[in-house]
Amino acid sequence: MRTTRSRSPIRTLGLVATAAILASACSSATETTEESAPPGPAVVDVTTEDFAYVGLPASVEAGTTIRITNDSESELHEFVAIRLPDDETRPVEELMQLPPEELAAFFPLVETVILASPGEAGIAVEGTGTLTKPGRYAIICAIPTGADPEEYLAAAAESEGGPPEVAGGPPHIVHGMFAELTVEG
Ligand SMILES: [Cu+2]
Repeated sequence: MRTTRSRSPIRTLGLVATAAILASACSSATETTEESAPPGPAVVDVTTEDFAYVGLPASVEAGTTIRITNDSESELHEFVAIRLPDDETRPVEELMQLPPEELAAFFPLVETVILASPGEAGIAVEGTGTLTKPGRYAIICAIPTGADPEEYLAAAAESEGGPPEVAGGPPHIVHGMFAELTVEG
């Protein structure tokens, strides 16, 4: 009993030392791996539903690519990323209350538009889906409620960047389909 007690702390110290060596070996191995294989460009997967963006973080690193999957059964959705001016301090929620003509002033600041048909992956129709410019963004979906996805896509292809003229209700924005995103420099 006495012998066991006196040995025990020594054995424990030995184990601690071994563990420390193993831990340092592990961490240096991890560092070496990171140096030889730098992480690739970040990709953030966002799901659209009626009427929200699911999985969109509040901020991403510059250079992040947004990928959309549309979980809706009937609605076409879009991810329009508008890079807000640096001197624009109003929250996106407040900007969404502006009359359409004032909101339209932000449209030239669109960085990317990703369109996604019901049940499908999104396709970047403007820009590449990659957000390279740091700053604050308004993410909006302006698809008319109830618009026919095929009809909208055909009209969008013909409108050459202008808003497609299709039948439908108010834009999805009015159902709360917008978000604020910060791209960190
Ligand atoms: Cu939508």
